[in-house]
Amino acid sequence: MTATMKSNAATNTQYKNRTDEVISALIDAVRGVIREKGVTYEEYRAAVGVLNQYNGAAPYEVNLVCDMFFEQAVHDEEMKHLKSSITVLKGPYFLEGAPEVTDSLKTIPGQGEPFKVRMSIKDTQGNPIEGVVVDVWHANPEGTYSGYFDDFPIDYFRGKVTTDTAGQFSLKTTKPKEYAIPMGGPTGKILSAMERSEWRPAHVHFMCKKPGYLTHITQSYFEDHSFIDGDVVDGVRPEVIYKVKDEGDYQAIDIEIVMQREDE
Ligand code: MBD
Ligand code: FE
Repeated sequence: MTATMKSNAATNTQYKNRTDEVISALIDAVRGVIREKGVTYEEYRAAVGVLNQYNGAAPYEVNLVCDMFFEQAVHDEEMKHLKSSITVLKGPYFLEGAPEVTDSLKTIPGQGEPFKVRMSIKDTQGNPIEGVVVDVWHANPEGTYSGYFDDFPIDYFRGKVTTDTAGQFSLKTTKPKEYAIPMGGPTGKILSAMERSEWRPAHVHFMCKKPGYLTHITQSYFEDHSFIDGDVVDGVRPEVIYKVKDEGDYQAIDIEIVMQREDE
């Protein structure tokens, strides 16, 4: 599809606009699959039926299916011209309005392994960037994200932390575990119909923002965890797999991020 779009772009007088160009290519790609695979009328109706199951499903289900199959490809595309460190998919579970934090995320007492996430943010010249607001979010030890249920409010396992004069922060939390896509909803039903694994490796999400810089979205994974190979959303890249340091009371990871200025 990319190749088709690129060559069409050279003669784009046949398209009314960007939306027309991209959606026309998408329609052609799907029609191509129908022809290539000889998709039957029954199969087509069943597929439309699956889409209808998204009516009334949990609020994250549409984002979940789109991000699972397509978001990382968008990041891979943007990385071709970015000077920042690598961007990895945001996924369906980011929520606005996480609490401001300084040195820890709210966890559940007695649950999970103590863990420290340290981050250092620099510009493309290697200078530390002070005052970057970083949204950090991850699942609880059971693999559930906060903010979707009354008894598990948004202040758990989420926070906005600001980098200091050295461009750094350090947050205490608990170490996330491997994560399974919820199998009860329509997205999970697609995966089980495909007999695909529903697992993602353990991960922490970050979104780093400062006026004048491109917003940087990424995740970190841990060298010592399963599903690093075979992530269902294809979101793992070698640059974002971190060594977990055993520091006695804590395990810890050190993450280095490079942010690009908007005008670079
Ligand atoms: C996740 O937790 C996630 O991070 C992504 C990218 C997709 C599905 C679930
Ligand atoms: Fe996630």
